[in-house]
Amino acid sequence: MQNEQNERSISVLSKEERSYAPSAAFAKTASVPSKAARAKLSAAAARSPEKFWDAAARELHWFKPWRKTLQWKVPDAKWFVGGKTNLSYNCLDRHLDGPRRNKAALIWESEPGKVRTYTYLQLHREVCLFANALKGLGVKPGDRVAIYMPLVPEAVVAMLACARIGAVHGVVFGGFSAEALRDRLNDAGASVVVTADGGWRKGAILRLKDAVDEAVKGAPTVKAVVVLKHADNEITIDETRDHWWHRLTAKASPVCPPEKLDSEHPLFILYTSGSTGKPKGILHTTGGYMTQTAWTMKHVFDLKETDVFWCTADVGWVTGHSYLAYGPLLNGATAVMYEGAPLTPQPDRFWSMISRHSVSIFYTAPTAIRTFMRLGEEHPAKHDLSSLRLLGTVGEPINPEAWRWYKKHIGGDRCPIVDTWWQTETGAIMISPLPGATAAKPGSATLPLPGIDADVVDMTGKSVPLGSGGYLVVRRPWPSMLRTIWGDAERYRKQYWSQIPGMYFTGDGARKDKDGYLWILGRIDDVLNVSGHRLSTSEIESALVGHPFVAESAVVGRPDELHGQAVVAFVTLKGGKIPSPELKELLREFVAKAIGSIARPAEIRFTDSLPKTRSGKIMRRLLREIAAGGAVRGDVTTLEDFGILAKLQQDEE
Ligand code: 7RM
Repeated sequence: MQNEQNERSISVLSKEERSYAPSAAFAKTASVPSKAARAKLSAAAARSPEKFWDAAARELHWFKPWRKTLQWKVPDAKWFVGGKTNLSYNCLDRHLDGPRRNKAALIWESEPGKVRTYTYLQLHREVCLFANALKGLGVKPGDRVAIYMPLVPEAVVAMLACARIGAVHGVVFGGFSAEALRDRLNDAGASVVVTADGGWRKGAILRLKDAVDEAVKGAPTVKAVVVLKHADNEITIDETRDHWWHRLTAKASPVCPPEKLDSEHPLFILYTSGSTGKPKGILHTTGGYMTQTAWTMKHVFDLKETDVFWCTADVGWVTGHSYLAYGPLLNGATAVMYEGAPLTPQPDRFWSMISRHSVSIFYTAPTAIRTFMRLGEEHPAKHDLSSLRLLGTVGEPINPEAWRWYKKHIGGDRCPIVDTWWQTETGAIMISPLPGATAAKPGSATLPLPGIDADVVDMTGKSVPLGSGGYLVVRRPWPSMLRTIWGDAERYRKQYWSQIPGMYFTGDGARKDKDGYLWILGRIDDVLNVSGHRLSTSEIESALVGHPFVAESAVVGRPDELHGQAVVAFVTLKGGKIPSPELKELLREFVAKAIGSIARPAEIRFTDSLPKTRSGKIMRRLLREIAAGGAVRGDVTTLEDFGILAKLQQDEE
């Protein structure tokens, strides 16, 4: 607790010393095979980032080369200036002249257990047909097309079709409400919505088309709705506006030359919720996004020609964009996609799928891992997971206990784990181990990738010394960075480029350990200030879930006259564990012992579940409001289960 003299830095209280070096066997075949090889790459990229990314971009196909690698004036970046390319061409056509022509591009499984496989050639054909169908509806380059679909191959087909003709896709997660969809349609000014008659989730059918009908009533820019027949669900069709996917494509030509698009041509808008207020439409463009997703896919996942890659994210999230759709296809890989809930029909669904499809690389979120941990290792133990060779995590800090469980019970103590830090805004992975080169430390995303100038700084932008905490920033532009917030350049500048002068501020707090490893502490607004000590909520959460009775926890601050803020912990217990005042006391002491008495929760509240977004991020803002005893205000459209809110508020009485 020596941070009084430096109150701006985040107090670093707990530590995890163990590190796990790559095995010699893994390193031997890895694309970056040693610590020294990574250091060399990083040093060269630091000397000339433009040269580094230039070489990465050259691995892809360009109709016309660029004149200038980077044009940069804060906060506006242009990459591969003057270059012409097409993302759909790079994902599909490029693979058709060689041995990948008849290789599986997508292996899809539905919740009821149907399996469909698309080869590169088949996928190319579907994309061309649908691209022509969109053209037939009058879609032109630059027009916005909303995609509101279940996780089916046609969702990827629709994205690639947009990219092929230069339309800007805006995927809206199929679990969002009609109201959330309407707001996004209006903000983007979408002219077409692509949807389905339904999707599978926990044995029930998601009524997507009803939501579209409702949303479009309040979205006057929408001229046409395309409906995929998928769930054989009764829906209403408005003949003047709605078109069946299969009818449009039956009439369409399978020949559709890719548009030669400018490197900076807009590729997609993806909405992400701000802490309050209206969702932000994050805009990504073509050439830079393509280059960085391709490079990171290849090297972070050490991709081999024979790998079967499964990213469990929905295409409604950026992870689904970059590592379910674009990253794997750019590299000619085989990707698995699963439409359905992870525990349906049984808690071993994922492990059964890994075994049946011989998945070799598995990429998921810590929240899912904690759920599986809670359900018990007997579920993965039922299946042969020996096809796996690499594991990944993304979305939030992973607590060391979950990391070790993942390593042992899923990875058979054989697979390296890459903990990948990035954001919707960054478009692609920024901070991560390279699995043949970087020793992992459970809970740390390790080091910035080559060509990425990320660091931890204080308020003035000065790099903090090793062993200290501060704000996670990126100093120089990177190829897949967002270009703006759709329709709000000023909010873009303010939000990302003005909080710390001249740098991109990620909104995350982080610390740098003695080896320069980065430990993400979570969103900066999730940092507490107790008696002048900045405490990371995730660090306290990690301590709590280290207790054998605790399944999950979310820590927030409540205003406190004496200490500025007081620590309030919401805790869910493992099956069979009974809440009691004694257990509360025990857990308070447990945290005090693990981190220090300054972090001892003033209050522990047991609950059956935590309010989460559909991508599994805990909505701490809501818990903060509940902890403070106030009403819940602001945007709740991304909340998965509204019942939880009412329950949490009642529990107080
Ligand atoms: C890819 C994604 C971004 C926020 C980010 C962090 C948190 C993501 C990690 C992580 C610790 C990680 N995009 N985050 N990855 N925190 N370790 N490996 O999740 O836009 O939805 O969220 O997620 O706070 O700023 S996102």
